[in-house]
Amino acid sequence: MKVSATAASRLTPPGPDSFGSRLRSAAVAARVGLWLGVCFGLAMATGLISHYAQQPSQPVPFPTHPAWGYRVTQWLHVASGTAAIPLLLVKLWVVFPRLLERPPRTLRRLALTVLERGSIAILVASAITQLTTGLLNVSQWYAWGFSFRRTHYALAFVTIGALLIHIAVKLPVIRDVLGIDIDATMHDRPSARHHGALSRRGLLRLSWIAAGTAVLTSTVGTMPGLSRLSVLAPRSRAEGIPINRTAADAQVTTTATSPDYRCEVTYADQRLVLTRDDLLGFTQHTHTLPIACVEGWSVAGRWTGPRLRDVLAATGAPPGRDVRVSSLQQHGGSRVTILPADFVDDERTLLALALDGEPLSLDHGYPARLIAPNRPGALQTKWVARIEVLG
Ligand SMILES: Nc1nc2c(c(=O)[nH]1)N[C@H]1C(S)=C(S)[C@@H](COP(=O)(O)O)O[C@H]1N2
Ligand SMILES: [Mo]
Repeated sequence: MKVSATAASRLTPPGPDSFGSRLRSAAVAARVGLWLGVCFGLAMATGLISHYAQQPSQPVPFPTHPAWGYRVTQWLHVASGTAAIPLLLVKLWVVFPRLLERPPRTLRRLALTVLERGSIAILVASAITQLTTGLLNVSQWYAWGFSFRRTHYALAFVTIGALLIHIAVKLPVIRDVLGIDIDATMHDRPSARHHGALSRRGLLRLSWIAAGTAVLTSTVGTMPGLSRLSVLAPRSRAEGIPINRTAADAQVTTTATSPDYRCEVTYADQRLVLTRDDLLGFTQHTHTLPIACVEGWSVAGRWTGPRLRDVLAATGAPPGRDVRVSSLQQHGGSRVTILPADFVDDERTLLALALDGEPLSLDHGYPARLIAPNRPGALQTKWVARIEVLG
């Protein structure tokens, strides 16, 4: 039986030699990899900050200064994560033929290859999961049954661990190729010689542009004045500030607008029951503070209301105590939060009754909402019903 040459080549599985482009080189892989490493490092560091900020009890108190600190770290987290998406795709395209290489014969090299490929498999799988779940989180699309925060946090350690192993294994190659010109062919497959329309520098430039564009599309929502342009995370808004969960979603419309609304403040056996007018009776203060959501948007507002510490002082509570803030909301996340003592005592922490000079809208937390500086948006409790001084 005669088999034509093309049919025969179709029958043999592709090997590393099927990929001849000289763009698929170690020099390109190391350069894109370097920036991927920077992105993952930044995402890890800022992710740990965000995780710590959301811990109900903190051995070292999370600082209340600067008010925009969490806003910046959260921006960096989303920006580095989205920049990593096109970079990872380029990196996978560049190194893909390497994965088709035959395993080496000698035992020592084989062990190294198993370690290397194993860590790459874990790295690629966990990195893709982190980036896609993160992106869906920015789009507020929780298309899964597991807790986003817990999974994203746990997988971050897997990703970084596999990344460190990968870097350690590849360090000699990385050192070699980063030290020489990008067009050098050291460590390249002999078959990767084909010149196409795009140069290696051109590919890198395109990668940076793609990463920059990804950052812009994912984070315009976090930039002052530009949030209206947000593509990935459009949200309904009132007073120019997005609304993550409306009063209707939270099922608080009736209780929040009822004349029976009261805010209960307790300290030991002291109990204060305040109407909204009582809250308006305290000295009102105004501070410009951002809502910085973990879902990748942040907007500053001018909030007005009594200082939380003044309201607590009315019960005789001393400073230096954590408080528990509960919402009228009966179900779902962000209903109850713990506010650490340094936030309670900060003069900028308000029980906000107004936003930009107007009474708070129902969706932003009417009759009263918590607003504190340098605090994750998810912890800025809306529709506050109860404040308990702890300890
Ligand atoms: N009671 C309650 N408070 C809440 C929420 C919530 O779902 N319920 N969402 C939180 C989240 S995730 C964010 S980002 C901010 C958003 O505030 P805004 O809707 O006024 O912009 O409110 C926080 N406060
Ligand atoms: Mo949020």
